[in-house]
Amino acid sequence: MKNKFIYIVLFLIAASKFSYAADGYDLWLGYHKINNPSLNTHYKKIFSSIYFNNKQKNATIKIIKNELSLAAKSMFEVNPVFTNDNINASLLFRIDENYKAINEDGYAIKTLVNNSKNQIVITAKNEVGLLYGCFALLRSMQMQENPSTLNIISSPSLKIRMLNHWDNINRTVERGYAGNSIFNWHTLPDYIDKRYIDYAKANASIGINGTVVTNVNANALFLTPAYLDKVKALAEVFRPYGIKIYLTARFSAPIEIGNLTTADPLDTKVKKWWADKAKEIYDLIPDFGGFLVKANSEGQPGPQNYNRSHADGANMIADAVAPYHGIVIWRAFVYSNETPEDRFKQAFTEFKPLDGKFNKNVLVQIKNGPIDFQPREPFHPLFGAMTKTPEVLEFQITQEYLGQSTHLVYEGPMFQEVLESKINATQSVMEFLENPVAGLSGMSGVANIGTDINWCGHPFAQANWYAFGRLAWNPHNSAKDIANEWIQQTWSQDKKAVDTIQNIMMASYENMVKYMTPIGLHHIMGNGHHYGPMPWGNTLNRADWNPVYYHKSDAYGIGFDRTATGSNAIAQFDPFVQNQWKDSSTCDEKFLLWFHHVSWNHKMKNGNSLWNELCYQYNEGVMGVRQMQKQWKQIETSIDQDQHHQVSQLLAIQLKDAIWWRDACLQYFQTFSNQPLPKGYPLPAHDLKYYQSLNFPYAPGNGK
Ligand code: GCW
Repeated sequence: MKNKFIYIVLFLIAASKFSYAADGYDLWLGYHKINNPSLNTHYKKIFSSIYFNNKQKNATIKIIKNELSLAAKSMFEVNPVFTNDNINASLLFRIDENYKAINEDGYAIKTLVNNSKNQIVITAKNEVGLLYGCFALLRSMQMQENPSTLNIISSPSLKIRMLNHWDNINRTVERGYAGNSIFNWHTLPDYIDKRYIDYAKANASIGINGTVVTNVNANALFLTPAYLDKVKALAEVFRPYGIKIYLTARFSAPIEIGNLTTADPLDTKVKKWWADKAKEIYDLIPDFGGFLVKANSEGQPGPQNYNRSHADGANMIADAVAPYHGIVIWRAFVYSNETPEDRFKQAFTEFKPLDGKFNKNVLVQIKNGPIDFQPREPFHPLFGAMTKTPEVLEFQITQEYLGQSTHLVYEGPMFQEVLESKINATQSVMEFLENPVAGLSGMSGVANIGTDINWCGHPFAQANWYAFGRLAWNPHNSAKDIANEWIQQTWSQDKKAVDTIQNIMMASYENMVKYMTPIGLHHIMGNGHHYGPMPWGNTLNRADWNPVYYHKSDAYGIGFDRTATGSNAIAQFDPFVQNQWKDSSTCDEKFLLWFHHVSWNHKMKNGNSLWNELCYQYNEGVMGVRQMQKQWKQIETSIDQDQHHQVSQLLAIQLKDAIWWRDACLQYFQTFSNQPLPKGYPLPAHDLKYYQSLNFPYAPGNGK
């Protein structure tokens, strides 16, 4: 029994206004002083005796002790005492049931009464599970939960919970809005920046267990010996935190760095090159996770250059990593230059027939929606459509199309909406991922992390990293509860402040959708940088990069007909889903223009004409930002002044941008609808020509 458990026992021998001054670097791990005398006494006792059954030499156990010490000092001004005294076996027996209930990564926390003392026991099946349990306990302390009744059993249902960095070798970050890449390849492997450790700790605290440190638009140099040594150094930092490192594989690497003349996946020399490369990597990094691959997409090389399929390409690399239990995550974000087919349909058209053709250690990674991380998309029709291929859901945490690092947009509700979407009559996206047919599944988030002091740019952007991790651990978590947790750990314990910030966050997503892309509009942002409105965009030489391709406005109406009378993309969904969206008079209006080309006079459910409703929603979005500003002002005295000022300035930009979106879009669409703005609506400050003349050659995030 003793060996079966890895546990820590914490002995329990028996709010008022509070806000935090911080620059954001500590993220949600600031361990602020708890201003609650009775809980404090309780918790101080916990730290007076912490039992470890472990030999205490393990690097993860050392991290746990350091973290408990840090938190105890910071929250309660006590130095924890770690003991190795024998533990009462009957105590452990009483948590046996909880132990049985958790999986490999899970943990159980329980308060027990033993010899008239309260004791908290954390148990897990390995050291990393214990680390997760410790972070859960510290979170519960920060949330001021009563320690005498704790009974938490928690296990992640998705095996892969990872970040994808789109970080380049020169430290620019594609779609990064928070400074440079945190990975300093020049000074690695010899210099270990404290950021790497703090990054690993932050990820572990929310259950993330993998990271792809290189851009999917990949550079083969990362696979050369000099860079692999640097990757190894990072892997060593991440390992005790339970985080596996992955790399992106440039499909043409055998040519670029291997002196071969082809990268054909069926060529024996190519296969050998990848097999040798895998061996070289695993000799350095025995727990290397594997490769993430973007192939034959947006100019990246891939198997189709040799008339081979995605399955041929993926399987070749999968064969190379299989002996070491590595995996290949192959992206389904593909759409071809040549195919005139609706871009919405292309990934499904290409991947669905390959179901069953991939090796066991290949997962297909699918963006949450069929186009490209738009403010709101219907879920991707590939979810659930492949019944023999493990799937990974890809979210974009970085706000490429969502106002980047200047707009306050809490993505929790968006993540939740996708996860809860029904893929058929009986299953939602998250239920599908939780019960994967092929036994393996995951969630990836395109990171919003950079060298900015607060890691993510906007002081609220780190909430999206936090929410991603918490949902990857448990997709049933509610966005609202997650916001609440994050606020209490970062901003304040003051109830009014917490409630107000929560209201701001919870309204922010819907507001943004309204002032950018209401009623199912999509992809009408500025070319290239994707910041600000450009619904008139029609100059790029690919139809499906141009906004006019997506909204299809004309004298009759607006929207993309994806029903049987149009591209029929809707047929890629299960009939249950088709029924929800196929009829323009019953279609959920948030997706109306995703699936229907409707008249400007189309009658909406509230009785408005479509044109009037469009005006109404754009204006509501603007008013929503004003409301956020008003609420933020109300907590001026309960929030650290510097941070308050920082966010106030950003909200002012957000308001300016929301007005810009509304006025530019409505004036442009008005050239088709030929209808006036409804009475009482503010007139735009500029004419359409003015908005069309704006140009932002140095907008961030295009890093190459
Ligand atoms: O969202 C688009 C971005 C590209 C990105 C691509 C992808 C990494 O605009 O910058 O490339 O998606 O997901 O591959």
